[in-house]
Amino acid sequence: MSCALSQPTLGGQILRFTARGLFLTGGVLLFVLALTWLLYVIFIDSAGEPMNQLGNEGTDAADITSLYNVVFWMAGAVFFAIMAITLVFSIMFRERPGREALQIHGNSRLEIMWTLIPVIIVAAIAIPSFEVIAARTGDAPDDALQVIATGHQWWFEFEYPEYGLVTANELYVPADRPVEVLLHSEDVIHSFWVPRLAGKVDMVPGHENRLFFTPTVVQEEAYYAQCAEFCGLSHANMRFRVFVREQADFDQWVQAQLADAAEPAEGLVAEGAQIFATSACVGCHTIRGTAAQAQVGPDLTHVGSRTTLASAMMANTPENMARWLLDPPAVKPGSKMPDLDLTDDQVAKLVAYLESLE
Ligand code: HEC
Ligand SMILES: [Cu+2]
Repeated sequence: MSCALSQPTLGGQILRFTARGLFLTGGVLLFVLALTWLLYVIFIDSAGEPMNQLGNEGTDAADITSLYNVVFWMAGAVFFAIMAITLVFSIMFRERPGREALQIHGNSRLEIMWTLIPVIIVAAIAIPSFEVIAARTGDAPDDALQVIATGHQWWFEFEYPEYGLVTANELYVPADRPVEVLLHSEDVIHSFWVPRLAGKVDMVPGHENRLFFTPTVVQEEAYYAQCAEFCGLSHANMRFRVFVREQADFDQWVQAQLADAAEPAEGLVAEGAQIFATSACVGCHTIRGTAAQAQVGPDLTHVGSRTTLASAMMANTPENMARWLLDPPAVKPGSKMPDLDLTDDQVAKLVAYLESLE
């Protein structure tokens, strides 16, 4: 049986590999290199994007990113090598007048080689993978700040047992201290994902999952976060924000959030408080310091201090607040907060009250 690699003509063929052939191969190789680089730019070098899934600003995300980098470059090298070899061979050994293309079959040495090489590559990827899995699934450090994150259709509740504090949709954490997130769900499976910091780990009803990470980069803007497990009609609208603060600023935030709701002043605000206290709102929401103590919807004690509304669907502006109160399911399909048939006048007063709850 004939075999191309044992043909004595190989050396001769390389010599006959003309300048034009070299030029062509070089050009195409450059193209492949540019393609690899483009993939790199698209998938890895998007630092600064709010949802960059290869973030380095939390230890959990950084570990996963380092693993991704290893795999990307190994896969990139394989891609580049295969493209290069395919090109060179298809030019060097192409069918020409007076020469027929050869088929290789039954070369055990070759077959063992191209079985062994992938096995070695997969084994090489497995070692850092197991290292990262071991590091990320062990116990959180003892000094970690605990947060209980509970998924609801379609919003997030955050509880800090250490402070006896409950809030929603915007999570504050101090920089450089480990945070352990205990993941719960009130209804269906959700998933906690802050691409630049940590995640995705499922929030499963009746079962506690955990993750921990240390946020390392303080920044004024929020880190964007998103439910990452399809959970029904408004899954795509189930987002949240994470703010990483210096310890002192974090302590200040905790103190402000621990305070009871501001006493309603005069005018619209007081009228809004009156409407809230005497309508369906109290059956679903808590405003600490008032009679509203229900826990169906987000805690509203300091809703005015949040930057976003309805699980980070929209900015917290009086216009958006009014839009929300007028008809929640129109803003967020399937919303568990019903349309309460409020009048424009009632909405204006409620907006004044809720925005005063800083
Ligand atoms: C049947 C229960 C229910 C009633 C009644 C109800 N809400 Fe809600 N509310 C919810 C739920 C659930 C959410 C979360 C919706 C989401 O984001 O998907 C919510 C969200 C909100 C939000 C946004 C909170 C945030 O963190 O962004 C505000 C503000 C709000 N409600 C105010 C009110 C007011 C004012 C009333 C009374 C007029 C009211 N709610 C009545 C269940 C209720
Ligand atoms: Cu979801």
